[in-house]
Amino acid sequence: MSNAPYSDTLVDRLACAECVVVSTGAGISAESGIATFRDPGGIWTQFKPEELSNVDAFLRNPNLVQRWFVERRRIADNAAPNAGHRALVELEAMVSEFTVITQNVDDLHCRAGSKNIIELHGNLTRNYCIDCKEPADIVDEVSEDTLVTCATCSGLIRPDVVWFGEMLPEKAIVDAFALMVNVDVMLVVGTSGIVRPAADLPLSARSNGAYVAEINLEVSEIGHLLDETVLGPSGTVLPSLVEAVRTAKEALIE
Ligand code: BJW
Ligand code: ZN
Repeated sequence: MSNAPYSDTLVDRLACAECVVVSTGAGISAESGIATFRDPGGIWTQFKPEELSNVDAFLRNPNLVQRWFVERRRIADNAAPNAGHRALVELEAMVSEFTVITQNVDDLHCRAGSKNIIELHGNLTRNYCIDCKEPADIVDEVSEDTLVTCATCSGLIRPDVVWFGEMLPEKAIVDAFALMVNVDVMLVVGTSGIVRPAADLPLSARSNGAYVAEINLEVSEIGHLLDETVLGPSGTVLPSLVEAVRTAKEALIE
């Protein structure tokens, strides 16, 4: 018997898997110092979601939302990928078909070196104009009495992220659900499983026969519908799990 927080089944399934998908949420970046959304001390405890994370709120108070995103971008820029992000880069090198599907907008998977990433909720590093839809430059500062507007059409500039009530980028969601048909093992890391359609992906994978395990500090909203919950911080659990998979793969070759 090992003391590992994950099962031997999970390690064996990962060692044999041809198609692995890792779906990530804010929890994987918590150990990089980026606040989650719903945990105590998370973003929603300082701001109400309905105040800041929908397009009506933006139109009501664009300056507040533009300033909030400048601050969010500053925090993300100053953060570095952690051991959890890096472990997924190692796992990608060990599996023939590997995809990270992330709800995060902080760009840390990309900065860690993951190659195959689907971003469901956009990315903080991009802006666009709400009128002409053209990409717009990122600004480092917005004062309380100015608005960032489009150089071409004077429309308001917004972050390229998905707010409540908005559609997810079509290619991202189509590609993500297509992967759920063939995935052998899915890891669901650091998400509360509340926000849809992201929360539907693991359930789709499982109904198609995948082994689905979550890694979280607690059982998430969808945890009871999955094969396994591995309790612990992803920055510790993922490196340990990836090392166990490496060992199991070496044993398979011998
Ligand atoms: C650790 C850890 C450590 C901590 N190690 N773990 C069906 C029914 C009812 C409603 C809907 C429905 N379908 C769609 C909806 C509406 C809505 C929705 O889901 N509402 C729910 C609240 C019910 N969805 C939408 O509107 C989506 N659009 C859509 O579906 O379009 C079609 C449509 C339109 C209109 C009506 C119906 C359909 C869009 C969702 C966009 C979400 N946007 C946000 C903001 C992004 C921009 C920004 O960053 O500001 O995305 S909201 C926020 O939540 C953000 C996140 O990506 C997302 C998920 O949060 P996440 O990642 O799970 O974070 P937390 O904080 O919740 O959880 C952290 C977890 O980590 C916890 O579990 C911790 O325990 C754990 N943790 N430290 C491991 N070290
Ligand atoms: Zn414009």
